Amino acid sequence: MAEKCLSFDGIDDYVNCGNDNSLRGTAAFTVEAWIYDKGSDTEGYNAIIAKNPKLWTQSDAEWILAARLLSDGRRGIYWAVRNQDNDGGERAMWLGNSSCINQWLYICAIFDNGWLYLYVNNDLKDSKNTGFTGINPGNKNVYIAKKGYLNDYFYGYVDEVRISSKARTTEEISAIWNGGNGVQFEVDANTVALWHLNEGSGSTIYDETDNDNDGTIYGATWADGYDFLTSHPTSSDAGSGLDASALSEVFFSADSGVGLGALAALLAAINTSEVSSGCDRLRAKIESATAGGDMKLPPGGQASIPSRKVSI
Ligand SMILES: [Ca+2]
Ligand SMILES: [Ca+2]
Repeated sequence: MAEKCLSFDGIDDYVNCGNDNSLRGTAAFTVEAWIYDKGSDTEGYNAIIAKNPKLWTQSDAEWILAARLLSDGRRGIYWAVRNQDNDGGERAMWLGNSSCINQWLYICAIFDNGWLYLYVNNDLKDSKNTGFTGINPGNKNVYIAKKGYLNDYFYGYVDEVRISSKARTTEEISAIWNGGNGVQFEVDANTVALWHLNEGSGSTIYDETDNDNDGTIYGATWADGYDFLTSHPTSSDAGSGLDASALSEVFFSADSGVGLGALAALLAAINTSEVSSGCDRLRAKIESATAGGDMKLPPGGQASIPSRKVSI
């Protein structure tokens, strides 16, 4: 079952995530999001997430990740950073046109010592050298779905957003993409803000980090989000499309993912008529395992090195 996301109307809905110092850019930072762009008809920079974007006309530094609609009708994902000296000028952009809209996308936008990198669904779509090595944004707010100035709002769903104080690596990006079975972001030492947008009610989105960059919702409504099949499975997921044969490929690791207990409960809840002989043996292996709660399911992807493979 999909967890929640926020739905933005492209007219005036947004989230204000405040202006804490932790949200300022540095020599290297990364902005990631899972989005579903419904394709606004408004030409402009329909911001997915942005800090202070007036775009090249003021004294504070700024950055913006946006769903761009050009005057000629082409669409793209747009990533730009400008420094406080108004030196910026380079933007990374992927013109995916119909590929940009009406489907879930994992976007990873990186600023790394002057270089912009834009990844969509694990593919590097563009890179540019800005010519400056760091930025020092002022105290303007970070907004989700709002550009900050002018009436450029994002139209569609935003499911997860993470800001990090480093350039995320290709291995990390691959692990999140996970071959198309995306996993939710997690807080680590370089996470400065993480919003799962799973609250499902109310007008606040909570930052998972200790920085408490909680956001206030204006107008946006709750909806079902991207189906993160490989993260946080619970027994309630059983029977909703779980591929029993895929479970024969399960690996166990001691350092990441969900607990063995949750997986065992999930397996136990599967209709026995759907369970292959391989899974029967796997279930027996799990239920007889003494390591119990210490064994965990890794999130998958290239970054996952299983510490133990269960033989079935
Ligand atoms: Ca509205
Ligand atoms: Ca979510």
